[in-house]
Amino acid sequence: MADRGSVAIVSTTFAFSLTPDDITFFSANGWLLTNPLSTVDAQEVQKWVSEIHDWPMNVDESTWLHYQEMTVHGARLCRTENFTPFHEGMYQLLRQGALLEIASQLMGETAVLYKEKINYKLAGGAGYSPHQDAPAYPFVNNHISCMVAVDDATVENGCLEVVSQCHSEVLLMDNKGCIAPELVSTFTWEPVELKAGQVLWFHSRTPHRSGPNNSSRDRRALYPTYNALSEGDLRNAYYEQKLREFSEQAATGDTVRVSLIGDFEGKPV
Ligand SMILES: O=C(O)CCC(=O)C(=O)O
Repeated sequence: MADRGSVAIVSTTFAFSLTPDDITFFSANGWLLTNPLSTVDAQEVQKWVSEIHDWPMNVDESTWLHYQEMTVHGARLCRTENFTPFHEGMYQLLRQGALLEIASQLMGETAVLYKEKINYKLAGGAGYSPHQDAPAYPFVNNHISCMVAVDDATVENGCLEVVSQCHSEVLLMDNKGCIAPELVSTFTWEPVELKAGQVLWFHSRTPHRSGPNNSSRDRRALYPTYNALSEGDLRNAYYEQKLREFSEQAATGDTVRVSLIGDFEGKPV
């Protein structure tokens, strides 16, 4: 293992239980707001995200995956993926602690990490077109992700917006794999502002989108995605598939490719 970053014992290693009402709310609405991190945990996560941000650009494809975008302030990092093998604290937080436990409670069976990403959305960073994650996540149909707010997320700096009670099927898409415009305009989009450390859970078929960061404050967020362990430990297969598709298909269009669908609106460097 390369650099495993700073190590700390975070309280997320202790048990965290959702209530039956929480689980019912998630099943009905496709999202749920939780507060499993202490203030100290949240500060630790901020430190870890800064450490990962400062890692060098991709050494080769066997390490972490950094992606950049061009903003009005110049080239900035917009995303890092595949970092848990290289950072002990993140490994514990996303693969062993309370977040894994909550994902398991929401799935009703033991969950396993499918992938992980940090979306930095630094000041001037771009937003994400309306989409469901499911079309970007091969091999299994059901995934649950969460957004761990690293910084406060507000409407001004591009918080997530979700559609409630709309996660039963994959919706009609445009040619980028995003939700067809004729559907987007019929939905009620609810902005979910978060304080640093708050955690918003959502299903991979929950429609979501976010605006650009028009403020002078960064809006960093951590997104682990889980699947049911009974369907397989697919994390390596996911990253192999992603790298294969990226190497086989040249990027097209005028936006940065960070995903297996074209949801990110950032401009290439
Ligand atoms: O971080 C955001 O603003 C939105 C992220 C998102 O929807 C995604 O990465 O699929």
